[in-house]
Amino acid sequence: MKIEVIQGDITKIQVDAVVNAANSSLLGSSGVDGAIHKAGGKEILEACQYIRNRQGKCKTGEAVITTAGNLPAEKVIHTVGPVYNKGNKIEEELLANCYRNSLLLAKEYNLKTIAFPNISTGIYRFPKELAAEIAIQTVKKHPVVDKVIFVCFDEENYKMYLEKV
Ligand code: AR6
Repeated sequence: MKIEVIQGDITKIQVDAVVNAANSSLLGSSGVDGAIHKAGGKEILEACQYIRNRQGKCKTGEAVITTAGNLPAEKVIHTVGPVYNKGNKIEEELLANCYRNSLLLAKEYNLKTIAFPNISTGIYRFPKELAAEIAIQTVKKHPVVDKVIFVCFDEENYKMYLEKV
């Protein structure tokens, strides 16, 4: 499994699956979630609403899959990162679950290339360094796709990932 680190906008990346840092409502909001829904169009939102009607909210650490609408990717995997609060082990485990469950879903759908944003490090306030360690370690433990791309939006994350990968 190849691991790449790039700096950029995940809505522009051509991969089999783009991962979205969603919230449990699955109905889109701001941050990378807003960007994916805006660029991908209403097909993604409709698919999320369909899942909502079927299973209810998506729990923290879990993942669901939809069309990628107008994005260059084939699918979007929506996962819900933890809000960083007390800095306890459970939050770390939940973040690891996001990466693991997204990869397992990609495998289930026979998707070979996957792009991750830096889940939980924006509005959900997870410390960037700890989040990067969890992301990289978890991905390395689950070599179930051909290529993983960490798409860092900001320079700080980008440099950190380059050092750690
Ligand atoms: N491409 C790649 N990364 C991006 C992009 C982009 N276009 N835009 C932002 N980022 P955040 P969270 C980075 O806040 O912390 C939403 O409202 C950003 O710089 O998007 O998991 C959801 O609906 C940061 O490094 O997600 C939830 O309510 C990373 O993506 C909540 O935010 C994650 O930042 C989830 O919070």
